Amino acid sequence: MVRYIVTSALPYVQGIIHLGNLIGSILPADIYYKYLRMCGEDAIFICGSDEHGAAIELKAIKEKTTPEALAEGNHQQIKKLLEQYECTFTIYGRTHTEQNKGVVYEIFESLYRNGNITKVESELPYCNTDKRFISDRFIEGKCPVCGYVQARGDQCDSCGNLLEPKELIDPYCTICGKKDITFKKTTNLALDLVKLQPKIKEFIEASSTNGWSKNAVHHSLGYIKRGLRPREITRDLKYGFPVPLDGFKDKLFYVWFDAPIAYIGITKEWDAKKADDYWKGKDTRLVQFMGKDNIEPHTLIWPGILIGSNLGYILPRTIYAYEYLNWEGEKFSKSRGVGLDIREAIEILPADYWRFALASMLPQSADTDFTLESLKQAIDNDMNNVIGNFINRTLTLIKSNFEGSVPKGKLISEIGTQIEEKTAKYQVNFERIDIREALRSVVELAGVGNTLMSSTEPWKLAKSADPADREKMTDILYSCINIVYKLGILLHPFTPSASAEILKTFKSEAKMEFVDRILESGMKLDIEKVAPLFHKLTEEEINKIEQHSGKRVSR
Ligand code: B3M
Ligand code: ZN
Repeated sequence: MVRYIVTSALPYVQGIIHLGNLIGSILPADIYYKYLRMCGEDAIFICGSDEHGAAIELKAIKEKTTPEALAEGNHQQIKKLLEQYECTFTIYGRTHTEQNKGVVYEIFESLYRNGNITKVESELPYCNTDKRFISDRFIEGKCPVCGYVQARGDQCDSCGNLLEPKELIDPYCTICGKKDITFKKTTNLALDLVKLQPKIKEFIEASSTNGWSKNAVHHSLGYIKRGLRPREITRDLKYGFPVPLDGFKDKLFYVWFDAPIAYIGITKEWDAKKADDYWKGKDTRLVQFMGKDNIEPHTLIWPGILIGSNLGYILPRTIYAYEYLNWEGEKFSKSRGVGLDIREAIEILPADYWRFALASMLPQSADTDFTLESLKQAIDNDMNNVIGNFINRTLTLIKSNFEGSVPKGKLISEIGTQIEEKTAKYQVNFERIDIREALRSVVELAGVGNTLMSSTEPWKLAKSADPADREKMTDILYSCINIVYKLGILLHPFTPSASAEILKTFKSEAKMEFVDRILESGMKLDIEKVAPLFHKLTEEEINKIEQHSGKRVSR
């Protein structure tokens, strides 16, 4: 039987994540997972904190604490916050666990036995002040590609290009801020991507037709075309899993080795037995969501790890990478004070609002700008006016004209057709993971109801003494209440609270199989008091959002 593992990239835990992280992978993964569950699929949703890496070590040094303590505090906070956003993980785990360590060692040993580990000698920056290697994020400088001044040793945050520390112009140590850096030779273990390349290529070609985002296919094939190089999997860091191989025991595994493996490790943290059932099941579909800066590790390194270890773990079926959601043209960045973090955001607006707005702005094919205008379009117009007001009007009219029961009318046939079209479109969009368009179909369905209302004005017909008008009004409201019911179901992945609120009226649950149901005439509805489902953004909310966005730190 087909089952699904849905994953979202594991956010680094050195700070509270920002809305960019949420939109870039967690939210679409959660929406997709909710859709699968609503269809009755056997699915699990795996995510968690990425606790290793230079960035968290650096932050701990700066905050005069340990990476463990920092990770623990932030992990608990992020986990709670994501619950407030109504993300329903099967488990929100973490990478620094015994379970993950077990899988990391199992996989490493197998890779080693199978001859897929090689050694590479590299020259790494060494800080003479701090007396340690300062690869990756401990070194910053000017990006040789775009000239951005705070590019890191592994990647430039501004243009997204992957970098080597040596390429940085005018580098400095981010621990002490000094430029007293020498490059010293060190030997690291690496995944032999040269050897694994043919199989990785085969994998990408075969798998990428299963709904991969275009950028994921494009970038991966580009890397392959240029030819893969061995990829280092060990590092001179202090926090992480020690390498269990003589000669390398003073080193740790590189974060990009143990983090993807943690998708399995976290599943084991949830349930060791079930983890094997899912991860080794022939019919399991692994669907992975991430931001575009995570493409290479997921489409090349991670499959390389899985193929090379040959332990029977399944390969990804779908890899979906989002472009960036920018804040007024700049990448969201907590450290640089651009945009809101998820704690700030949820204090201003409830989860449904952010989920709806962010889903309607999902950067699926190009970087997208988060602007106040787009927020207003989503919340004031689509969510409040088109969806909320339609539902509110329908329920109000039914309460006053039919004593809160489903009118004894019939579905206007052209409305029936439109409902079917929009629902089918919704499903097709979800199948191809076009989440933004799936939400569009819901807005369009509400639009069908709105047009019906405004073109027929049932509140006027209700006042007419002519029985033909009365009958017309009954059919209109019968059609409208059917739309409301369907909206309640279809909204579930996007706005779970509003969906539950609507479905309470029908004493129903969000199940896709109910979407074809036509409501029984005369059925008593639960509409004691009709309250607006949503509200437009208030001045105060807008001001708060603007305040946060202005909180730039100087570079
Ligand atoms: N923590 C990078 C990021 O948060 C990294 C993802 C790991 S996914 C296995 O963008
Ligand atoms: Zn230094």
